[in-house]
Amino acid sequence: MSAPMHETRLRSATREVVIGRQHRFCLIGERINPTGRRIFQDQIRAGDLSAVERDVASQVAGGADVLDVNMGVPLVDEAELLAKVVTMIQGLTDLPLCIDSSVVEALEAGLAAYDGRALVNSITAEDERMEQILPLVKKYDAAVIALPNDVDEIPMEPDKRLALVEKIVRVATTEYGIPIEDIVIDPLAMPIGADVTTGLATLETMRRIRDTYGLNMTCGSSNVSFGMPGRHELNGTFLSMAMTAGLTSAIMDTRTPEVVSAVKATDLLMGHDEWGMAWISRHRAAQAAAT
Ligand code: THG
Repeated sequence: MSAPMHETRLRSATREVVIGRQHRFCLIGERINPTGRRIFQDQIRAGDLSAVERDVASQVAGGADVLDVNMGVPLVDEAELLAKVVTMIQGLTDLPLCIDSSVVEALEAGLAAYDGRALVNSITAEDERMEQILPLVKKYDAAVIALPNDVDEIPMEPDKRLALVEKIVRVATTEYGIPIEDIVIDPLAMPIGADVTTGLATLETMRRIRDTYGLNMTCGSSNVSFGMPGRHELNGTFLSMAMTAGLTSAIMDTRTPEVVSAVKATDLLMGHDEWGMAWISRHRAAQAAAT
């Protein structure tokens, strides 16, 4: 572990969150996202944003440190909607935001509406995607999630993923002047049900990214259990293993106490919870809520 340990600083108007190996794991709440939710999509098309309010409240209550905001609804002006929702969420919480879209104009509108240092979700190693998005990351002084996939493939082999990470780091830092600590790699956790060897390949990729670059990493942890029963247990166990391999944040549903507990237990066991105070308070709060 010779690489420096980078710290990624995200901010809202009033609060800073630091992602890094010396810090507690960063939970990025995933639920403010209408993908696969028909009723939510219909409400948004009808101009009803009450579900966003509920999702913000539940992700915050579950212990989110950052909120991922995705407004990808078919047949809607995503840029206008995302800007509106980013503005609205800043009135509901002081947590920093992760602005999630595949549409460049939507990312720009979301960033323009945001007062702070956002995390942009995401670029890939594709030249076109980097050309479109990295200037925005620079202009709005944001950090960025980068996925090691290319135009032609999502490689499974750690060697190929590392080569794409090298490209992303080189291009982002030298061509666009993005500080290396503001690049957060998503090493692409794949469904374990489709291929039981992918878990180990992902963990090896994480260890190598940590040891070679000291970069922060995130992933969509629920991808791992897709199509399997016992999803919460699988997601929690995966996160615990991934944290020891260098994962420093995850995009996850913080409403699920089993998964959040696995993360908090691992924080404690990794020495990131001084005197175990966070673990003990969480336990007491759960006991108090049960009685
Ligand atoms: N990496 C990065 N960004 C991401 C992902 C990732 N953003 C989107 C996604 N993956 C993470 N966010 C979500 C949001 C909602 C849901 C899952 C992931 C969700 N899933 C339901 C499920 O899993 O059962 C299906 C939808 C439903 O019917 O409720 O809700 O990997 N960088």
